[in-house]
Amino acid sequence: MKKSALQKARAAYQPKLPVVLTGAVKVVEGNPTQSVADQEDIKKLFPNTYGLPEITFEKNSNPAPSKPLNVGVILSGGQAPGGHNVICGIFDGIKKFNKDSRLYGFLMGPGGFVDHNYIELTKDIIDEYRNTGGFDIIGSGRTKLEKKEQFDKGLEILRKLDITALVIIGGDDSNTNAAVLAEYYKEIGAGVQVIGCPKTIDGDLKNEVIETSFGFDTATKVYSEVIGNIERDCNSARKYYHFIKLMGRSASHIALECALQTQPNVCIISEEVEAKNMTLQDVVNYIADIVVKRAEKGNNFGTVLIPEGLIEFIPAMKALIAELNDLLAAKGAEFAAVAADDQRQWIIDNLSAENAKIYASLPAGVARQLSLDRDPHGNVQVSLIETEKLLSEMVGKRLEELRAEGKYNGKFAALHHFFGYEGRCAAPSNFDADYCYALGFNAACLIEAGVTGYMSSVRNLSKPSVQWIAGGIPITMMMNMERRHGAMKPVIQKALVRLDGAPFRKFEQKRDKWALETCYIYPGPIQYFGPAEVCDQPTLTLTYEHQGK
Ligand code: FBP
Repeated sequence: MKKSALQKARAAYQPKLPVVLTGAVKVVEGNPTQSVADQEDIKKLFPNTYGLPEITFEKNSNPAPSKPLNVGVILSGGQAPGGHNVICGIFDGIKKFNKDSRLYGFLMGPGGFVDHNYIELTKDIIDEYRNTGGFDIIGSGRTKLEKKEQFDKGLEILRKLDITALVIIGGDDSNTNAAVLAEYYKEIGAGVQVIGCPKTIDGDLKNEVIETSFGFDTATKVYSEVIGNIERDCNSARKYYHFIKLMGRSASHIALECALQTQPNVCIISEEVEAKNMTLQDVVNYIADIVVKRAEKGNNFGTVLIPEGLIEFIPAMKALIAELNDLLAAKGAEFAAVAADDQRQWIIDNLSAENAKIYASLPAGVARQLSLDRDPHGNVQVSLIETEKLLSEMVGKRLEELRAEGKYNGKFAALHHFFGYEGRCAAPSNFDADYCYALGFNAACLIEAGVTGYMSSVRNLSKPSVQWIAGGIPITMMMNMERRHGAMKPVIQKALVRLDGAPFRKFEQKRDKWALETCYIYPGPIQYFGPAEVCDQPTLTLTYEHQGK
């Protein structure tokens, strides 16, 4: 395969491991753990893997010899920069324990595990993918691994290949499934350990013990680079409002981090919209107000960031989507049989009066997008909803009303952008390259330690990587009960933006100034070689969250 000059130079990069993982390790167990909520329900559902202790690794001066380990790995869900390094870390880790260990990759996500599609990941293959972006080494997929038949089918191939440990690299839903699988294999005495790794650019798989998911760092740096470029264009031409939708599914972590890095004129945070019980019109009025004030100073240009999950956080829309989810889960087949032209009316007829009214008031495109297929985890595919266009259209209308009232006399021309896929397979930043390699290597240590139902955890991330703390967290500790597909299910609690958290507070203090003045910051592209202050900085989210700790 032909490589770019950067790819060649990057292949030689040696990720920095936490010092503790550079030699033999011993397991230090903490106290038994509890789930974050609904303890009784979760305990009942996970009798074999509930309440396990947190694990921290320490240096071991007297290691016992290790037996060869056969390990399987699955990449699950959306791509995130650094996934290849997790796999490289697992490979190097198990080979370090015993050179006869073997790593197998299941192809195209959990589906490859169930359907027995796999390859052995040899040194030659691994070396091709070190420090590269993407998940193409084995591919990824969104098949939901949740049924006993799938677990049993997967076990057949694990037995055939003599695999005794499986690493699932995924987001909150995939790690939830990893916990269910770990519990099942423990219950039936399958002799297979299951370990999870926290992946998602969305940054919503985090808590006290998982400081960030991998990929968030690189993806937000890529988006911030292009937002900065747009801001500079915007400030040069001074004639457009740029409405930029940013990926991130439900949570607004990506939008918030990009706002902190680039200081746009507006950034909407979905969690705040929900907390303040704002309507869609309130959000529109807020933006229009800023446009009016900027126009009064002669500034008919600006940059507006919108998190892709916004629609779901507007309380009235949230209630509508929840009812739509249940309706489509219960009567999906009936809905699918309705002619396309009649589907909108069918939904209106089947919703409660209040939600039917809201649904009927939505522009046709948005209404249709809300009724499209859910992903296999039951989520609305928010990436497909063109919120940036919906908002700019409504802002335009509001400005015309204000003009008619003599309250606005500016020019408003909007351009639209959506940044999401552009960042998911970028070459990992030094932070993600190091973090992912450490997560994978650490997963190998958890396997060697014989545990199951744990998530690989590397902490102290705002410090240089050599000082990172490595260990494992019982996945059940992160769970609570939530309504999914019309039924209560145990799931890992999603981390939304905390309005009392340091990153939001910083943003809140500055945003009025950013709105009226032009305070853009242009972060520029990710740098891989050069001084640490340019190349190795973690996200501002992580930095602010750690300040004062
Ligand atoms: P994960 O939660 O699987 O990491 O996916 C992240 C994400 O990029 C979201 O930000 C986005 O809404 C979604 O995937 C898009 O899904 P798809 O890749 O199926 O289009």
